[in-house]
Amino acid sequence: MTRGALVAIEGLDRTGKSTQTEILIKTLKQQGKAIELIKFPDRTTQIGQLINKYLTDKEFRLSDQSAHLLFSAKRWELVEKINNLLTQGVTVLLDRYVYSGVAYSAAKGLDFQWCLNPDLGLPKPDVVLFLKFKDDGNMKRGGFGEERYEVDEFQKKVKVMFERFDGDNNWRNLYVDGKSIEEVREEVWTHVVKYIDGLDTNVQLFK
Ligand code: ADP
Ligand code: 2DT
Ligand code: MG
Repeated sequence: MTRGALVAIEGLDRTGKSTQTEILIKTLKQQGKAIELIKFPDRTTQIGQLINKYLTDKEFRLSDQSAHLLFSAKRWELVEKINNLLTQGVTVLLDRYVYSGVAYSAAKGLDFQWCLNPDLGLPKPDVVLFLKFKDDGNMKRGGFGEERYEVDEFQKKVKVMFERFDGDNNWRNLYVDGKSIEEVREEVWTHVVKYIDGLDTNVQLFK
């Protein structure tokens, strides 16, 4: 039986991930497609509320390792839901996922493989669209600077860590420099359209 596809949208802060995932989910739902959006971190659960405090209150102290494990715990909290949806033929669209988990923590100096380890065994996206500025355009967007990680020098380090995933066969760079929301939407669509009616292959796991 055809399963749903697992599609992740990744990128630095303010690159347009939430804008694009919301447009995509709306369009596909209007077309009657079975699709669900999951945003990481979802800030509403108990772990999510703690993460929200960490991100928004720069005085709130948590070791880098424990913050990292909380983000991973968030993913494991939802793994059953994701797997059930995929099995039922529902495509799952992710606004951030494991890649953000590793990139932001490794950018602080934690070992890259150590950062990936707690996520091993999670379902691996069939495709990852990485919304990318060639320069530092994301840092010039409205709202940038409000949260803990929205600091220019840190974003540059996160970018380097994200780029370590470039080369994986599911990774697609989508350059957004100077492109309108509509232009990015069209490009996102050309990538995602191949996946929305599901796949016959098994879901891969992070390993
Ligand atoms: P992210 O989820 O990646 O942090 P958002 O989707 O929240 O980014 O977008 C960040 C800001 O940039 C928002 O104010 C949004 O309206 C704006 N924005 C998103 N895409 C574009 C675009 N292609 N051109 C100009 N502004 C954009
Ligand atoms: P937004 O809600 O604006 O996407 O910001 N993050 C996210 C991590 O450090 N580790 C993770 O595992 C995930 C999913 C990136 C969320 C912030 O949280 C960071 C920015
Ligand atoms: Mg967002």
